[in-house]
Amino acid sequence: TTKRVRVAVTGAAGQIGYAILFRIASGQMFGTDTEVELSLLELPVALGALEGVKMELDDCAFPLLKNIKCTDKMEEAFDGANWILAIGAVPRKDGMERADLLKVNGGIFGPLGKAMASHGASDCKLFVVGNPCNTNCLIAMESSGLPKERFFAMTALDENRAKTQLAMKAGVDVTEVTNMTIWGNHSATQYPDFYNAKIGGKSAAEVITDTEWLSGEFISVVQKRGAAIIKARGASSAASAANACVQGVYNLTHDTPAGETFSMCLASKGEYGVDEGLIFSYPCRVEGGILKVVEGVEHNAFGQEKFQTTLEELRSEKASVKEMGLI
Ligand code: NAX
Repeated sequence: TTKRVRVAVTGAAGQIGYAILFRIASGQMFGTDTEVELSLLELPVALGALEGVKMELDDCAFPLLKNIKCTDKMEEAFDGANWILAIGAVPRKDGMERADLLKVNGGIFGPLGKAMASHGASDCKLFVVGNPCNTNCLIAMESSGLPKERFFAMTALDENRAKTQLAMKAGVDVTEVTNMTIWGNHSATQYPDFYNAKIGGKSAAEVITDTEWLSGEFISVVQKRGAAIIKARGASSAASAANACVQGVYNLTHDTPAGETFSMCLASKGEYGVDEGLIFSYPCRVEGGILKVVEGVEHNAFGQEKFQTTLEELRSEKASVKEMGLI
């Protein structure tokens, strides 16, 4: 029997929305054995543009695409949704404090969590792309009252960026790089763990002997890649972000190849000493349909320091939104 999934996408007429919808509809997110219904949410001002996107989706005649709904009402968009991809968010503008950013997005993600609980399918899961994605996800999770296992935020783009940088430096194909974990927050404090990443099965730090490059330029290039793309392209990463989201949901819904891991932000159960319920990026695997955080990864002094920094940042983001009454 053919499977069917209903996917709600917020901010669907935006840059990432435009890059992702065609890939979802083509079967790349859920597999070619799964039919897709799209439920697209936009602000009223962007409904016209959204209608144009729908026309283009229609014009692809995708065999797996069974329905497209466009709306500016969250409850309508989430009705019966199995997945919600939360891409729409308010970006940080010049001169905006991080606290303001958290507050304005809290205004979106609190109601989002509630609408997910009241209108989503009984197995509805949330995947947050819109920044600050970890804390937006936390706010939605806390507001929804739903089981914490259904909430995710994206570090797959950071992971892919890190993989390519390591492959280029080592002069190998990108497929040689595995176990590239991003720990912590999707922000400038993230820790791309090159010690535990592997190149051709060996520690990346053994293959690339330029430790100064690894602990300096490598980390900084990965952390600042988003800004570099804005500078070069005049717009923020969109196709690569959409690609990471496709891959992230695919990773969550398919078993992981033997020995490999993927990076995903999810509600901590206390692994590696992270506070329970904090949305933290970990190395993950899916086995027999069950998602687990890979335990037992060791950090040296350098790694521990990076880990602690990103953990502290997430703790302080949580404290801020708590203080604002958002959770
Ligand atoms: P765009 O500004 O092109 O699109 C966002 C769309 O969301 C707009 O069409 C807007 O009308 C809509 N929108 C805003 N508020 C909404 C709401 N409350 N309900 C429904 N729709 C709403 O941004 P885009 O380049 O697509 O980026 C979207 C988000 O992804 C941003 O928050 C951005 O920071 C974040 N990113 C996250 C990444 C990650 O790795 N986690 C990387 C890429 C990207 O920067």
